[in-house]
Amino acid sequence: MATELSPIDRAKYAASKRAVDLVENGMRVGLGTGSTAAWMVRCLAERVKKEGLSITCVPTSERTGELARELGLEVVTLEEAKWLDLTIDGTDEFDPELNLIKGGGGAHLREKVVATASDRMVVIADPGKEVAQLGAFPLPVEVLAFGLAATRALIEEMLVSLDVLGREVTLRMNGDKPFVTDEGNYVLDLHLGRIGNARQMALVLNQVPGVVENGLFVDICDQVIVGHPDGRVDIH
Ligand code: ABF
Repeated sequence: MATELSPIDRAKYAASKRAVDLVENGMRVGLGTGSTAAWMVRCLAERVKKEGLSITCVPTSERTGELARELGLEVVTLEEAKWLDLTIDGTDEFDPELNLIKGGGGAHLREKVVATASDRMVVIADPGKEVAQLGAFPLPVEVLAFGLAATRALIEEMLVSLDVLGREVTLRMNGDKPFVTDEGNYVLDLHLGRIGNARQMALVLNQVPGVVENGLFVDICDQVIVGHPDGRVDIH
């Protein structure tokens, strides 16, 4: 199947295929968002169909929910599932401590809620997501539309006292309008270059009242599966 795919898609497919092997009959599974997670949803649906598994899924975004339903997976809300056995999601970056930057797809709020309501979070990635230190990828911060300018100013002020290389903050756009998340909020992207202390950054950001959630996942991810174009996987 994978021969006509680009090398990066073969890598995402390899990671996805290995990750869905962790799913067992009867599990409640959180489904991530993004192109890697979309491969995982396809692999999962294939396995469920082939093996007749009975599982329930909680998607982390409207688009993942649509894809899962289209492929015949049983989709419920987190309210209905109450708690999850396993969440499998993609990432934008991961470091040696398995801390993550997520939210390039604008879904990190639901992704964080779902991941922390799971016994286990497994991340799937291609080799380009591995970094020695987080921060080259702009850090997404979901904020209320209300008071946007004040929230932005408070974040900019706060960055002055933190160990980062850059301090530019941009409002994520969708054409000529602000990008709106599934929860109806805006996203500020923080171009930091390097985040010296991810734990401190995550805590401080969430103290700004207009901040809904930042894209740093610290001590949430249990395992990262990195796929390679030749089908190999590395487990971190
Ligand atoms: C989600 O999708 C995110 O939190 C992350 O921003 C993004 C990764 O996308 P892709 O798999 O397309 O690189 O997992």
